[in-house]
Amino acid sequence: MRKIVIAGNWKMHKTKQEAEQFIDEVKQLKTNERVEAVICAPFPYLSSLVNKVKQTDVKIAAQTMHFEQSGAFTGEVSPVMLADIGVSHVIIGHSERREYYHETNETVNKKVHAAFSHHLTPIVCVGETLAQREANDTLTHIEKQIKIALDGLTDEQIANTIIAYEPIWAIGTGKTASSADANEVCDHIRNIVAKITSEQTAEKVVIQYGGSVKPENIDELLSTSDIDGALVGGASLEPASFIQLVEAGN
Ligand code: G2H
Repeated sequence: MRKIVIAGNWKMHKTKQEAEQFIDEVKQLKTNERVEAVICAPFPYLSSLVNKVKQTDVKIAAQTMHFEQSGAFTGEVSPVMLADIGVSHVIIGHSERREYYHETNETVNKKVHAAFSHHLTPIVCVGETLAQREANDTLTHIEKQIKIALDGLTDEQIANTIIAYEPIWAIGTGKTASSADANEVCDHIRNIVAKITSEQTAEKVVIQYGGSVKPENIDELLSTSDIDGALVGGASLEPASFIQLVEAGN
C-alpha cells in the first residue's frame, strides 16, 4: 500500500518565532506507518526546525534548491547544504518557481538528479494553466513535464519520487479541481510513469494533489484511487488545520 504524504508548503510566510511555535504545536502529532507529515519551510528556519522535529513524526523540507553542489551562484542553496543540516525532502519545480524564477523542465530534471545524489526526496510539481486546460492540452502538457523531469532516473529513484499534481488555476485561488478531475490526471500521471518504467514501479509512486486543499476537501481527495496525499499552501499555515489534514490521512 502506498504512503499518504501531507506536505505543508509555507511559501514565503512566517517569522522564526511563528515557525518554531507552529512546530511546537504540531510536534505531538502522531502519524502511523502509512502517513507522512512534511513541512516545507523557508531556508532561514530549516536548521532550527530540523532540530525541533527530532524524535517526532514531522519531517522538514526545503521549497527549492540549486542543482549544483557548490559554486558561484549568489543567493542559491545547494543540495549538499540541505542534506548537511538534515532536511529530508525538497520541492522541485513548483509552478511559482517555474513562473517567477524561470525554472524549466530541464532544470527540474537536473534538480531531481541532484536531490537523489544527496539522499533528499524530491517532490516534483507539475500542472497545467487554465488556458492549457481549456485548450484540452492538460494531459499532453503533463506528460511532457513528467517525461523530462524523470529522464535518466533509475526505477528505484522513480519509485521514491513524489509527484505533486497542482493545476495552476487552482493554486491559492480557492478553486479546487473536483476530486474526479484531479484523480483523472493523477491516474494519467501513473500511466505515464508506468510507460517510462513499469506498472510495478508506477504503483509505488506517491502522487499528491495540490491547489486550495483544506480540511473541508481533503477526505474526498484522499478517497480517490490515485491521490496519495496533498501539497498544501494556505491551509498549512495554521497548526490546527495542518493537524486536521494529516489526521485525514491516518
Ligand atoms: C499550491 C498550494 C501549495 P494553496 O501551490 O503548493 O498552495 O494550497 O495555497 O493553493
